[in-house]
Amino acid sequence: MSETYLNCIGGEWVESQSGETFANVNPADTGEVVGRFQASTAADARAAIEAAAEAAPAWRRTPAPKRGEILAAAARIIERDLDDIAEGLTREEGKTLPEAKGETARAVQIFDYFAQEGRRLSGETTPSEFERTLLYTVKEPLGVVGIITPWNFPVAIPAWKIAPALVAGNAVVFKPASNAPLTALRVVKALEEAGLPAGVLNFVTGSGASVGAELAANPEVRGISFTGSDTVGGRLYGEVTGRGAKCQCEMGGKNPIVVMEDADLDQAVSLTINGAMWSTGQKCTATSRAIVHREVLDEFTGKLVAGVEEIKVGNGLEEGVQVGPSIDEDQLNTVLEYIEIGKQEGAKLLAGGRRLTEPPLDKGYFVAPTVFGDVTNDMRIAREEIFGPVVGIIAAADFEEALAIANDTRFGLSASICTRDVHRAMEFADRIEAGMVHINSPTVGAEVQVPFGGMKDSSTGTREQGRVAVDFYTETKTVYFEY
Ligand code: UN1
Repeated sequence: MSETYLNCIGGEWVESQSGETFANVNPADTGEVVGRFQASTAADARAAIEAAAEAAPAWRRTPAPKRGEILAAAARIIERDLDDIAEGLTREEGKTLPEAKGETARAVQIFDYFAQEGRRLSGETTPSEFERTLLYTVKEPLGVVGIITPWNFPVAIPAWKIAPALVAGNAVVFKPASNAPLTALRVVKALEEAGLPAGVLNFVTGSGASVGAELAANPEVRGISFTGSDTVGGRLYGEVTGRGAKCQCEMGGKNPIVVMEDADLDQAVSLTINGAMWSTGQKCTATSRAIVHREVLDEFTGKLVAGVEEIKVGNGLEEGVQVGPSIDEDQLNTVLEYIEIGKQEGAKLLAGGRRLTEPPLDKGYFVAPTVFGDVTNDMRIAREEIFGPVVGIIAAADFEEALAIANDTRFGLSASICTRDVHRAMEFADRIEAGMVHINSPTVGAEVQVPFGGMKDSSTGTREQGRVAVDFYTETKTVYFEY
């Protein structure tokens, strides 16, 4: 029997009013139920919002450096429990254990970074037009905020939303993805153990249709930060901003890597594999289009296919495995459908392209890492986010054409170029429509001290991470003080 986990509302660990739970299943071994979680209702979400509203005033009055100290204490707890958290992460999400450990270590960095933000939450002091007047600004918390996170980074993304929200003095209602709630719960437990006062962080598992919808609609919730699909994000943004609250959405990508004729091709191949395949391609920053100069197209393609064919797919808990399963059956079917679409559109299947069912892989949602050649940028596999280990190679005649193809997408999250020509690298950095640009670096990755987010349909609202992250969770007050 697997364990049943509870919601946390106002500091109490409680069952949902629905009396129902849902199963969190291991995608590498679907016979294993990692845990059962509360199938919460809108009423549970309302109770959490009320608890947050009650806790908010005292938390807001707590000096920001003190709030930061609690985050730092949580960082130490996550660090202490890192191996255990990472193992649970792999069991529920499927990414490999080294990836899960890396992500958990990143969460530690995030809590440490935002802990220090408690000492830097500064406004500005400016000269006034009037004599004997002190003119300054302060940052104030919004009040109650809702945080809705995806399953693909179940510890890092909760950390990078919750940490700035808390250090800025907000009370939080946190709804994690139903596919990876255990790791999310560990973040909540760490903050509880670190001494976060009751009600400042509330944890409610359940569907977007019940919990998410209440967060979106409830006037007490002054801001929502969401990472997930662009269909859900688009709707949420409309609803939340429509009632005058703030909404920050991080959504999809169709991230290109441009490989120029002067690139170090071995490096380009390894960056492409890293960006496209690790974490099973389940990153919004994943590389899904390799735009390659014709002069090196054959050589790059040969090396990429050879590299991809060597990837070891399997249960992420096993040593040596490099790519785990898709998160669930729906996602697996989506990936398989896109592979069919690619073939029908006339792209050439060069590697992978099928579900892996050799035992014990038949127990999970495994797809062979897939490479398509002869892709054109008008194909659906080049335009729509697949969220699986699939990359398409698109030929380009020169830099200008490569750049035009790279920008010909409604998304604008991340982009990479492989070249040894500094002028071209700078030209790319200037003209690419993406929130994050990588030069000889993979499209994936996010260091905590710099802003993270995209242009075009990839993101809305102010950026996450870096010092700018607190902007979303605060309002600015301007004070005119005549003395
Ligand atoms: C990364 O590339 O390491 O949901 C981070 C996502 C992104 C995070 C990517 N928000 O995939």
